[in-house]
Amino acid sequence: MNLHPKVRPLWQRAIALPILTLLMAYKATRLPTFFLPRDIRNIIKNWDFKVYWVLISSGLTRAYIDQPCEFKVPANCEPKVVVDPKWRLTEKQLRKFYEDGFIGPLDAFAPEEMADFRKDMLDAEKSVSQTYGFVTPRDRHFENPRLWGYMKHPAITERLAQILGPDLNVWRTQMFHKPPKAPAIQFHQASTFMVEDYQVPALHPANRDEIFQLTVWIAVDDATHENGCLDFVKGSHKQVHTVKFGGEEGFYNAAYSLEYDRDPSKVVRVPCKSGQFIIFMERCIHGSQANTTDRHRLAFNLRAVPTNLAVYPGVKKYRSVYNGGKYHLDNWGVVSLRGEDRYMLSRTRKLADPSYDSQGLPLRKAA
Ligand SMILES: O=C(O)CCC(=O)C(=O)O
Ligand SMILES: [Fe+2]
Repeated sequence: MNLHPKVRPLWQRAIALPILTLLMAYKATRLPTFFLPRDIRNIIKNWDFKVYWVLISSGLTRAYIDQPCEFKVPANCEPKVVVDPKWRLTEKQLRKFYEDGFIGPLDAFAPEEMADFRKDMLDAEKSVSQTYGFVTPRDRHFENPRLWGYMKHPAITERLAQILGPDLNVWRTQMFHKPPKAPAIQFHQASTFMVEDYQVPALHPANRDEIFQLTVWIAVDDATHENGCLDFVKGSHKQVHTVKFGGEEGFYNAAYSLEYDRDPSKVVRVPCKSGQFIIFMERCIHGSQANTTDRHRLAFNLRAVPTNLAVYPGVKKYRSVYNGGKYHLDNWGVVSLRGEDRYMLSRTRKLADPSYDSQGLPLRKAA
C-alpha cells in the first residue's frame, strides 16, 4: 500500500476505516504478525497509535507527515566532539541551532570552484543513474567522485560531528536544480523518512526524540530571494506535524497542506552565496520559493546519520510517494563520511579517499 495523500471517495474511506481500527486493535494485543501479508505487518509494526488515531479520527482526511517525534533543546549545548579551532561552533551557535533547527550560511568552497562544477552537475542530472537505472537526482555521489569529494570537506564534516558525534555515514544525497521559472518546493518536513512510502522508515534511531539525522545543503549558484533560496520555519523541528490530504499545496507529486503555525514572523529566509552551505534538521519545516529569474539555481545536499543507526535494514526497495520512482537498493549503501563505523548496521559502500586535508586544502586535484 502506498498512502497517497489525497482524499479518497467516501465508500473507500468507509471500507478502510474499520480495517484500520482493527489493525490498531491488533497492534495493541502485541500478538505475532509473521503470518500476515508484508504490507499489513509493516503497518502494524511501524505506525504508532498516534498515526492510526489521526487517520481514524479525521475519517482518513489527515495524517502525520512522518513518524511522530518530539525534540527538546538539550540543557547542555556543548559540542559532541572537539574539532580543529577553524571549524569550531560556539555553545551559543549550537544553542541557536537546537532552538531554530538550522544553522547557516557557513563557508566551504570558492565560487570559482562551484562555477567550474556547474556543468558536471547539469550533465549528471540528465544521465541515467548507475545505482538505480533511471534518471534521478538522488544519490549521484556513488558515481561522481568530485561530488563526493565536496561532501567530505572538513568545513562540513567537522560541523556535523559537533552535533551528531564523531562517527558519521551519509545515507542519501540529492542534486537540486531549480531552472529559470521553476515552481516553489513547498514547505515540508521528515523524521525517519517513513514519509517516503508510509510503511517502512528508512532510519531506525534508538530514540526518535533525539537528533539522529542532519541535512547539509550546499549552494552551487548564489541562492537568493529571487531564485528560491531555502526558507525555514524557525522552531518547527520540535514536533512532527500533520497534513491535510488534497488541497492546493504539496510536495512534488503529493498534494496536501501541512498543518503548522503559519505565523509569518517565524519564517526565516536564508540566502546563500555560491560555495556556502546550511545545516538543518529535516524535521525543521523548510522549502524554497519559485525561481522568478532567468538563471539556474543549482545546489546539492547530503543526509548524514551517526553510525549507530541502521538505514534500510533488510529493505530491498522503496517507492517514493513524492516522485513515484521505485528505488531498488541492490547498489545502494551508506558511505562513511567521518570517523569509523563500528556498528555496521547498514549495507555499506566504499568510495574514493577524501579530497581535502583537515584544514580544507585540496589533497589532490578533484577528478
Ligand atoms: O533545494 C530546495 O529547494 C529544497 C531542498 C530540500 O528540501 C532538502 O535539501 O531537504
Ligand atoms: Fe527537504
